[in-house]
Amino acid sequence: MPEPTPTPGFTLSTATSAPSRAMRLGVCGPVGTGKSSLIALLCRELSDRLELGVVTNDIYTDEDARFLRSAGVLDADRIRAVETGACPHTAIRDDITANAMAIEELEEDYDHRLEMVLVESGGDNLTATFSPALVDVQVFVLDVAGGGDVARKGGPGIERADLLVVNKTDLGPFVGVDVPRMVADATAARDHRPVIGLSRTDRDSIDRLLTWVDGRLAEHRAGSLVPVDPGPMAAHSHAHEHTHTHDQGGEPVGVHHH
Ligand SMILES: Nc1nc2c(ncn2[C@@H]2O[C@H](COP(=O)(O)OP(=O)(O)OP(=O)(O)O)[C@@H](O)[C@H]2O)c(=O)[nH]1
Ligand SMILES: [Mg+2]
Repeated sequence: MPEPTPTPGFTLSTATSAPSRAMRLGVCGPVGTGKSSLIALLCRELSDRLELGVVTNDIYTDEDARFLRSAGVLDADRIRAVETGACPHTAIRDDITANAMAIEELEEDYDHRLEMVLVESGGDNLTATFSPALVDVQVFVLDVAGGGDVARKGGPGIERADLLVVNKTDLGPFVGVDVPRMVADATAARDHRPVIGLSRTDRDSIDRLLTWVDGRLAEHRAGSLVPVDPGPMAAHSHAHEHTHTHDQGGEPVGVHHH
């Protein structure tokens, strides 16, 4: 048998030069629990040893991106904002196009050198989670000011996000929350998936968070990090209505809630 003639101009790629993609870490949770603060903390702690980027999601503004840029923890250009329009959870779960494009643009702008892109969801209700198609790993953030019972209420993010952060533990005494109890309740609700009680004033808690992030990065680099879907949010309806106009005649033909 003669050797097959190689196709002119065709060389088989050995793939060793293929750019490796940054790990995408999603941060979600209710309004005001400290998502932007947690991202600022990670940037402050990690930016001297990791190439980082950030994508924020806000409904109508770029408030989170502006907060993070003004915190001075990362070059302003490494922080990009996605304005999601009506429903913050939609852009991280149902139609992830705007977020995926923002991440890819960041990676291209930095010559595929980024090692981790942090994605902040718009502050939403208790049940919003990221699509595993958008992020490799996700953190759900609660705070003690939301009350000690919140962790027991469950929902996909609380129960099955890769990490649950119970934030602002320093506020426990002021809001009458027994922090160790809240962390224990959360751990039970999560079937012993990891929970970290965090405060920016508690160095040990920050170190535990960094250890967890480093662990996920090591898995990502080894190719063993498999995105897990915490599950869809609960069925819900919104207070607003949409009027859809279809081609024929231009008259509104349907009003629906979704
Ligand atoms: N006491 C205390 N306050 C904190 C801590 N972390 C964040 N905060 C405060 O919590 C408030 C909300 O923090 P953000 O980081 O803006 O919360 P967020 O979840 O990004 O808010 P949205 O994006 O609006 O949903 C701010 O006033 C922070 O300063 C903490 O560890 N302890
Ligand atoms: Mg925020």
